[in-house]
Amino acid sequence: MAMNETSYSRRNMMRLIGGAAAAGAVAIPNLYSATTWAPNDGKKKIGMIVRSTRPEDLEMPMEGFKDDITPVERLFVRSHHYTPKVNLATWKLKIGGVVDKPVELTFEQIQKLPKVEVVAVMECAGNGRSFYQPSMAGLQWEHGAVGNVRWGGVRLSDVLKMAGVGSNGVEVLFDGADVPVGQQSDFQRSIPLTKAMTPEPLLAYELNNEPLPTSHGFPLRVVVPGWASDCWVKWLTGITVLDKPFEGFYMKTAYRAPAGPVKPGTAVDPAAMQPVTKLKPKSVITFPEHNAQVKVGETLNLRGVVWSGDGHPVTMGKISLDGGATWEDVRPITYNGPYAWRTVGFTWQPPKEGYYRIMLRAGDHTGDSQPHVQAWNPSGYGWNVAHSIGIEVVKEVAAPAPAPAETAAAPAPPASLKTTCVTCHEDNVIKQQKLSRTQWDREIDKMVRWGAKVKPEDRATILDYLSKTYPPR
Ligand SMILES: Nc1nc2c(c(=O)[nH]1)N[C@H]1C(S)=C(S)[C@@H](COP(=O)(O)O)O[C@H]1N2
Ligand SMILES: [Mo]
Repeated sequence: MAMNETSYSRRNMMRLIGGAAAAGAVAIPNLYSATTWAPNDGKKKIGMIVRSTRPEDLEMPMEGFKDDITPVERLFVRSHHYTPKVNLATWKLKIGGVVDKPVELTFEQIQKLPKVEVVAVMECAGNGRSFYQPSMAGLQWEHGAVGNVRWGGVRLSDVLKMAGVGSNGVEVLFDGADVPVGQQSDFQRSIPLTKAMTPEPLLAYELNNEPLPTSHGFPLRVVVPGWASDCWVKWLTGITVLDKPFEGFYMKTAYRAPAGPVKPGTAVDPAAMQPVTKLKPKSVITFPEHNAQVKVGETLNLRGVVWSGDGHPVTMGKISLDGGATWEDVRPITYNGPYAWRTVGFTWQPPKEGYYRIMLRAGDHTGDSQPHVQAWNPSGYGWNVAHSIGIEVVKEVAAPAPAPAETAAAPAPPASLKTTCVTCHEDNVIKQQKLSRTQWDREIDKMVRWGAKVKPEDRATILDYLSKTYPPR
């Protein structure tokens, strides 16, 4: 939702920027601890890696890949702004733009349309960002900004047909009820009309056969099976058919990557980059864990998951037990359709002691498969290197090692960090960044553009602290 549509919210956000402690400020309760999460609809998250508490950004732990269908308790959350509360009684979906007649639909009317279900991988474009070298700003996701979910809802194309799409339509723009914090841009994303009119994209109101939970977009969200989930707009309120490409920040600047290789660490003009769209083949080894010890000669049931994008089902799954020198086929264990991830297995008796490098590699019927070396891109999108782990094959498996000693605590932050930065967001989002002084300087500029009030006398102290405490990887 555009900020100027809700002046009440704008006032609240401005107060937050002024410091939550100021008189009359709206306190946003912190409902989170490191491992539990209780949003207002009571759906608990279990064992999540907390990347940010406010807004809500939660990563699925590695154990989550063992589920064939990801339960909502384990499903990652990625929200750019604070989670809006939507009142179903007054909620409407408006369809307008270059259409024959604009349409407004209530939730009841949407539920009466033909229902479809699909199991589809939902993966953030930034999943795996923390593996890039050199590191860049952004949420430092490891493997778990992804889940495999059963979606239920109506076809986007059915809803568009109700409004009658004009022949000059080129893109379909989605808008949700979330309100940007400070001067940030509204989260609006578009997809080509040709994609929107295919049977796959859904407006989903169910997740794993239950009403869509608040954090995942209640009451309605976009689902584009096979595409990265940055266009899967949550808390959907508006669909606009456009006669030219959308120019907003989240299309023209964010979610773009170079078509070919660029020198790692260089800035690339967004105009020279393409929007991130379809998912690429990808794998995660789920058993055993990296650096696990296993007994020589004993049967080992290796497990992993593989997926691909855009309706190109995963057709190739290969495993290497010798660091990529030789490859063998894995055994598919599950199948939930072309947009779902598949669990795969491989049974092996490690023949002799030593350290083994195990790799899993997925591919699709177009011949696309995973790289062994990732091409770098400025925002760290699309990480899909063939996953590898190491295991130690030993005569006798040792008792588990004692927990490592606590590492030295980071130096105390300057008071100005709290009053300047930790007002719109918590410090957990700062602590995961690994940036050079120049990159930190640019982050402060960005925050100022977004509405942070950095006092000139505090700037150097904040920059010194951040660049000393959170240097590049
Ligand atoms: N309205 C709205 N929709 C949104 C977002 C957002 O911030 N606001 N984040 C997007 C991004 S980047 C991702 S990866 C997915 C995450 O969906 P989830 O939170 O259900 O996991 O939602 C997308 N839809
Ligand atoms: Mo995302």
